[in-house]
Amino acid sequence: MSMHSYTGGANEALTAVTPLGTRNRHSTMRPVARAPVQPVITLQAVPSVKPQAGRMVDVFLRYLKDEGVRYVFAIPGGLLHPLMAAVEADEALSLIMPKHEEGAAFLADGYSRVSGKIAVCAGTSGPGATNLLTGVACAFADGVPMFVITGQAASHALGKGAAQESSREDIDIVEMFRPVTKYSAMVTSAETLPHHVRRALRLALSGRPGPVHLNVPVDLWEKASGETWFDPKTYRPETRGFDRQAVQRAAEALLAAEYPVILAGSGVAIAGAQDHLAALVDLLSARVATSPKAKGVFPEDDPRSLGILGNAGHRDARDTILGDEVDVLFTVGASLSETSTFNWNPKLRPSKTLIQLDVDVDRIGRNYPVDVPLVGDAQAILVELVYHIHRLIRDGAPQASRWAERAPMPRGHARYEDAAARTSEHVPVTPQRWRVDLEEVLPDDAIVFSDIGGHMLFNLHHLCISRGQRFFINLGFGSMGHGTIAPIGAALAAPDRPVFALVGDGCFTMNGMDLLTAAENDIPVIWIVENNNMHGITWHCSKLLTGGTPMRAAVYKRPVEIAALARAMGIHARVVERPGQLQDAVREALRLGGPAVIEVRVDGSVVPPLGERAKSLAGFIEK
Ligand SMILES: Cc1ncc(C[n+]2csc(CCOP(=O)(O)OP(=O)(O)O)c2C)c(N)n1
Ligand SMILES: [Mg+2]
Repeated sequence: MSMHSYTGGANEALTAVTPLGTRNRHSTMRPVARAPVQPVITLQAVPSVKPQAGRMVDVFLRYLKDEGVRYVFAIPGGLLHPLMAAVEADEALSLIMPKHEEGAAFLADGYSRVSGKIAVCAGTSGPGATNLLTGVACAFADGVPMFVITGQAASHALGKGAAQESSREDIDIVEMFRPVTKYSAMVTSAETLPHHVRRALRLALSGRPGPVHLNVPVDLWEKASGETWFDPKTYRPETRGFDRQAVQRAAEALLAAEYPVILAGSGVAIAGAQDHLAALVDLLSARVATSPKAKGVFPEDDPRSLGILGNAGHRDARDTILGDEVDVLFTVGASLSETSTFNWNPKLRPSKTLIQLDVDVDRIGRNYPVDVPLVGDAQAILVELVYHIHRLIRDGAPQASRWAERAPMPRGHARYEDAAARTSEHVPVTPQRWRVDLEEVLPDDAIVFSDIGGHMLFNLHHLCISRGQRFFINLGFGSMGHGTIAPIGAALAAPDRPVFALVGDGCFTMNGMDLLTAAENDIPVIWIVENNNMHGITWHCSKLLTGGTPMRAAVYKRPVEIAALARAMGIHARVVERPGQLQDAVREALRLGGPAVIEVRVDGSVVPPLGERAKSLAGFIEK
């Protein structure tokens, strides 16, 4: 019998107890273990289970609730009706209906990114399902666990051309979701639904997390079930393995490094390993950069922070990591993609040892030859690594880091490119200046989302994310609109924390109708919408690529009044045009406590920090 196999109603099951300090998906701040405890096998009681007669839909909802689900984000429709009616009737669940199914997926994604739990979205057959796709792709690209349900014609009608049928014989929804999920299947009989659900949950929440999709014929939900197998421990593993000898080699190389640097990727956040990373940095006196997507997983105000490496990144990170000094580079959950490596610059390799940690073996050694590969969960491996380094120090090994001999890195405006624009009194305000103003009033526990565009480059480069704050961006797939709507889901997941969305006017107009969802449910997100009256990134990039001719279509033919749109949706709104005005607007929004929009009218001629991206685009075009 495997460690996690079902006991078939017996009272005892073999259950693995994971090492102290490894991931507990139900808390966001996890303890840092001082010494690891080996995995041990114990006998634990599993509550005896009695067969319960019920409908399949009740069985399904019980699985979700046992995984901590409290919200279902969906637009109901005929072929989803039994599921939606059951959700609405269930007091433990809330059905949140957005204005567009893409919004449903974005809401679920934001909820999941912040809570670390699986979130649920659903769309009815046909267009309801296809509208979900982009949002699901964003979750897939960034490793966000999500349960996606789509409706389907009744099983007896499949293949006959039923209304909105989306089966193999028609527009095949299951196939469409396959490349953007870890599992996509049509449930073909009521008896097999629980099997599919367990498999979907196991895959969504193991290894690199991600979305899963089930397509369910409408008649199956009401069928009777005697299902008894529910306990998550019995159908999905929580153990995380790693190669201890490889970890020991990494520990030795890191402690012996004179100029150790850590490049932290978004895998750190997915694994909830921020505190463990901080413990390692303390032990090694290392310097730390993050990938753009992982902005803030190590506090950017820390004296050891190099800032961001790659697109819109910081000079300290680039000069240090591409310089000659670094002898040991440790990448943690960073995909080493084009955007974070300056088009895979070979100088990223350190002089002695490249240590690469990733949960996905396919990422190891993909773009750079690796000296010490570490495959597994970032939190589990960092716990083990910290333990080995402690042991080496206890046994007398010296810590070789020489960073302390160097002058401290600049902080304040000197750290950034185009520093003069950060203090500019120009009207309308520069994109850099309002972000400096925002830092003054951004709460210590703020959750910040960015959308995609030129404003994203300003957010990445010019906003400092400090200890306690968090930053999210869907850079994997890079869909506009995600950073506008996902924060609503985030605010539901973290009702006690202020949530900000720093977005562009283009993103806002693409998905902004779903601010109505925040207005209806009084969900307190503060949107700061940078209005430059255009798709700024397209305008600036096209100008650079053509040597001076911007794409005219990127500029709006009529200005969009963002604040007026927000007010029409019943949302408090203000306009900011001058330096120094934003602080009051933010304080007011925080005081009011509901959803709020602050439209910042900026000088659109200010070029965002897009140098590296434009260079690599130009490189591809030349090729
Ligand atoms: C769904 C989608 N369509 C197109 C793009 C390509 N794209 C990236 S940013 C952008 C324009 C963003 O405009 P805005 O939100 O106003 O940001 P700005 O560049 O002006 O700051 C476009 C078209 C995308 N990333 N996602
Ligand atoms: Mg714009």
